[in-house]
Amino acid sequence: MPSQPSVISPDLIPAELYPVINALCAVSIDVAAVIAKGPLGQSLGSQVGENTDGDAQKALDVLADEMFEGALREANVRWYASEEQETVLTLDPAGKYALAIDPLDGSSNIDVNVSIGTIFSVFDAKDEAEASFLRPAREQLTGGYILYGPSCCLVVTFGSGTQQYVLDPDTKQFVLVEKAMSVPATSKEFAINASNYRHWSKPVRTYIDECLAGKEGPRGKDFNMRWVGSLVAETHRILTRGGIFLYPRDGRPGYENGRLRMIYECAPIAFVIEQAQGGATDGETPILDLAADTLHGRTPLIFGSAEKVAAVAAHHELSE
Ligand code: AFP
Repeated sequence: MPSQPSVISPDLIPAELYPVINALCAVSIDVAAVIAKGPLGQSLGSQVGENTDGDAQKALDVLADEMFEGALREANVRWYASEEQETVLTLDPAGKYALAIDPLDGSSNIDVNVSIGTIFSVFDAKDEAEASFLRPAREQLTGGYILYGPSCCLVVTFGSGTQQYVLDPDTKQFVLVEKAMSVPATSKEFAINASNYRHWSKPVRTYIDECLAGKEGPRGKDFNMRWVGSLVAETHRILTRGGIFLYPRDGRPGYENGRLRMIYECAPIAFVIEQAQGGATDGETPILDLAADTLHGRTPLIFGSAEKVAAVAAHHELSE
């Protein structure tokens, strides 16, 4: 049995993965409590350093990483790959699993009280640390995210659909609310950081131009744009009411493969989206068919309602 107190029903969780999921949920309750204190507690949004690629590291990034790493040492996890750690850490040398994690996604939103999250992915552990992660994303055993929003929720897949659990603040238990999430096929929303328009490739500009043309344009309807700056919040909105999210490669130095990281952001998000009948690609190729070539490697990410994602791929094919 897990060393953490049980905070989630085991019903839909494979028994051998229960200690991992339970540990992630138990820590997330503490992370949610730290976030809820905001400025009443320690300064969470202050920069305390830089991560491997020089991205600003906030106090909560480091704190969340320490909290998850500590709890996962008792959860049958051998290898721990984190956005906040340059290399893979060994947690339990006899562990069965390799866990990749973005402990705190959306750091730029910490100080402005906007939803942020934790993203995780689990593979079976190979004998070699990095090889356990640098492999086709379709080999994931589980993937998902915890959203610290108006409510705290877990969205997770084990390859048989995507489930949603909500944390009951009174009981401190994650309660199942959806057994099989499904990305709505139609929506009028798209999510992209439009300030980068001049840096996008032609296929992406064409797709967005058609959305901006509205009723008078080729799509024959008006669209709405959203951009939260937290991948987890965008994912949850799209899982709930459809739409499309694009973080493409662009012409800026360092953005040749976009901004988002393959193993602990794009792969788990693609897993929950595909298991909810949505689509997730790098613009053309399904993310789950790709493998990261380095631990912190990036990939373009386009995901959401399947037919919208297919339309973006069609624009890429036309431009070839
Ligand atoms: P931070 O964790 O550094 O805030 O980055 C968040 C993120 O990785 C992802 O959650 C957002 O969708 C994306 O970056 C926002 O990127 P831009 O700031 O370039 O719009």
